[in-house]
Amino acid sequence: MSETGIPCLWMRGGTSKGAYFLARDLPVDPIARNELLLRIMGSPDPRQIDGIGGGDPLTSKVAILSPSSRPDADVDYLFLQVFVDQSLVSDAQGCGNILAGVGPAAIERGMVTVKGEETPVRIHMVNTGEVALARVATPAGKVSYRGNAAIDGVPGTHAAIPLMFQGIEGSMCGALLPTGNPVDVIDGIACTLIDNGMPCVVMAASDFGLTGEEGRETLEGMGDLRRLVEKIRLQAGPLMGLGDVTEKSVPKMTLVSAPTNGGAIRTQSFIPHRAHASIGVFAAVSVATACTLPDGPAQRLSSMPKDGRFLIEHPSGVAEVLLDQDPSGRILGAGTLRTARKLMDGMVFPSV
Ligand code: NQM
Repeated sequence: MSETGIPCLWMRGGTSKGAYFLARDLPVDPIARNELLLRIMGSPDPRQIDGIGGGDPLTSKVAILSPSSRPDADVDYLFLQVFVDQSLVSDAQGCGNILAGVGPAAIERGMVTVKGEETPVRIHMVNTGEVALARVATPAGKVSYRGNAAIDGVPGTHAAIPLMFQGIEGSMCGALLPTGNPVDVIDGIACTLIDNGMPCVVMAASDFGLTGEEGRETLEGMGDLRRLVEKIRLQAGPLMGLGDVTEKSVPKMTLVSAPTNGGAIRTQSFIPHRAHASIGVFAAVSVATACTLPDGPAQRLSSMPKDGRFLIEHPSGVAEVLLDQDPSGRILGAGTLRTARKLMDGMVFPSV
């Protein structure tokens, strides 16, 4: 048990919040590291009252930064989801929201030097193996969090952090469509099993008797629905090459419906047990990609943009995804815009 504090940056990344550490400040052994992170976050406990987690999967996240192991990246970023009410820490997914804070954190910690008004940071996403490019506002030689960019789900405006991705198809499943099909039927429900940065199961809300407008609290109160969605998820996991997903936070379960706000499609997601307040970054990229398939619930319900800008509607607004496709429809790259904010820089004390 450490009696001394561990250096920790507490940051909002996109619509999530988490603790950013340097790998050198944490135990190398993953079991010891995970035990420490559970204590730091206050898990397992629905309120995480004895830790810094916010009692919600979206605020119980960890980024671990280290010097990059690859020549094409500046920093390695390992994402860990600390479960709120279970003693589990999972590296079986990445997180594009927490990713938004990685560029600023790497600069704050002196791992990347400022290049001018804007500093590009190449981030090796260790969970999935790809490199993302983040552009961080660095006027006056340091990170600026102030700016005019707004993202739905976060009040106010902040400095824009554009994120670009390439080669993220099959990030955890080995293929964009791990079963080879745009549609598989599980328990009578038509599902698109897809991974363009995040393993997702895309299903029509109407197949569950839902409108798509229910909202987070209503969905979380629907016990039968949650049990059916979980039953489908446990079958989808092995079909997607993810093995037994009982203790994993993937695949994400996304219910889609026709857009109601001028976007490409409307979504409500389980991540995988709690309902998402908005939608994950890579989940939004995966859903946008599902809209481009020749068949499937997303394709059927979507209204396709002409310019590759997919407005993915979610319970707290819209997330914009850019898809760069070749004439055959193959996705060459994806992008999105996020913001981040440094909330606290100090020491966290894991022991009592
Ligand atoms: O899909 C939540 C989030 C995420 C993940 C989750 C994410 C992504 O909103 O890239 O950002 O799906 O657990 O932070």
